[in-house]
Formats: sequence, structure tokens, C-alpha cells
Amino acid sequence: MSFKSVPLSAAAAALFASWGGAARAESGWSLLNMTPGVTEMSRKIYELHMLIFWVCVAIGVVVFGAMLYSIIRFRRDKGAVPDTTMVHNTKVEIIWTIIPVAILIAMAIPAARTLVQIEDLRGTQLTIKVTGYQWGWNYEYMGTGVTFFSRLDRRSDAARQVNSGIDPETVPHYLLNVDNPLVVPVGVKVRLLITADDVIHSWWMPAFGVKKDAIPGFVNESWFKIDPDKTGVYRGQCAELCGRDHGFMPIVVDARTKEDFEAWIKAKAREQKSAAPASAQAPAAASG
Ligand SMILES: [Cu+2]
Repeated sequence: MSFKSVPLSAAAAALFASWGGAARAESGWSLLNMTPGVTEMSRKIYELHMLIFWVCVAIGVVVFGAMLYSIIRFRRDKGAVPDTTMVHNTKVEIIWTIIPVAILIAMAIPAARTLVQIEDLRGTQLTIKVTGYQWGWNYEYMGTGVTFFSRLDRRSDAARQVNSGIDPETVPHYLLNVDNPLVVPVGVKVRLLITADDVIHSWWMPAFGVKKDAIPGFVNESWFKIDPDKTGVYRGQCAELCGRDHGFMPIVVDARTKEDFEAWIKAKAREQKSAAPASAQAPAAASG
């Protein structure tokens, strides 16, 4: 056994061990792919992605197969002689134009259909305004008076400082947690109005199939409807390079049942109403 094969076989063993433990959906080979997500739309996007992927695989196999076959079958030591007289063949040119055009049209039909569905904001039942800031998100539940800021949780923020002395391994969901997650109901079509107040950000939640730029001066729209049985915590990121702390503005969505959500928003509205007069007086008190 050479000295090289020891770490290699150890690495291979570790790799196989990780494959063996690939019981969860988000491990092993599936990590290389898009996730099917937890909304009907994200599944449609995933299926479209897989369809186009397999079309590309088939094209690759045919094209590189024909190339390899030609290289091997018509090599010089087999006595192949190049046909230097053939510079133009109308029939072949028509074929190699029509086939790709037909493939592109066949791919454009499901792609356009999915794009139209992504933009279909009819029948939304809840609207949340999302504003990107350097570096955090503000959420405003339209018509309820509930609004709050969501930024990197304080434990992650403390641990990330240079020479903080805090081991990131001890911080749960290091750099992926926020102080105030966005709370939404499952089974409800939620509309997002996405904008920004300083530079361009992008609200990206892979599990919902939503990634939309947040641009100052513009209001972009998007929507999601989480499967009724998919309550839980979902994580995303700002997906637009937005400055120094771009990597430190995660997104956390807490998806709850309709009843839980209603109770939460009522409590939050009450809490913010009673806190409002106090915070309105605070600047005056500070300046005086
Ligand atoms: Cu950002």
C-alpha cells in the first residue's frame, strides 16, 4: 500500500459512510441538485428543471456519441480518406437547423407556462411588504399594523467578530438564524411586495421557489403558498451582493398553521400598539 492510498481510502470510507447515512432528503447526492421545495410552484420549477436537464443530457449523449463514433470509426489507420470536395450539403444543413429549433420550441412551451404561473398573483390572501436594508430585512404585514425588522441573530453576530473567542460550532444555526423570523400561515397564498431602501438585495427562499430582487425605487411582486402539511422553519439568504455584510443577512421563515398564525398576528398587533406610544416618546426624551 502506497503512502497515498491511506488517506484516499479513509476519504472513500468517509464518503461511503455519508452515503450510507443519506436517509434525509437533504444529504448525499440530492445536495447537488435543486430542492423540490414545499410549495406547488417550487415543485413545478423543480420538475421543469429536471425535464430540461434530461433533454440536455440526451442532446449531450447524441452529440458526443456521434463525435466519438466518427473519431473512432473513421480514423486514418482504418483507411479513412477525408472528403475534401464536400463543402456544402443543403439537406444536412436543413436537418441540423430544424431539429434544434424544434427542441427549443418544445422546451419553451413548458418554460413559458411555468413562468406565467410564477407571475400569477391573482387570489392572494395576505400581503407582506419586504424591504431590504444593509443588512437585514423589514417585514410589514399590510393592513394589520404589524411591522418588524429581522436581522442576524445576536449570538451568530457576536461569534462572527474577529477574535470573539466564541466557537461557531457552539452557536445553533450559525449565520443562518435571525432574531425575528417572518411568520406566515401554511395553505394561504401570500403575496410579497419586495423593495429595498439602500442598495439592491434579493429575497431568496429556495424551499418556496422564490428569488426576487429587492431594488430601491421599485416594488417587485412574488408569491408562495406553502403546502398545508408543511409547517416548520425554512431558511434562505440575500442573493444579491449588497455590500460588506451581504453574507450576514439570512432569511428565516416560520410557517405555522392558519390558527397559530392568526393568534400570533393578533398578539403582535396588540404588542406593537401598546409599545408605539412609548417608542414615539423616546426620541423626545433622549433629546431633552
Ligand atoms: Cu442584501
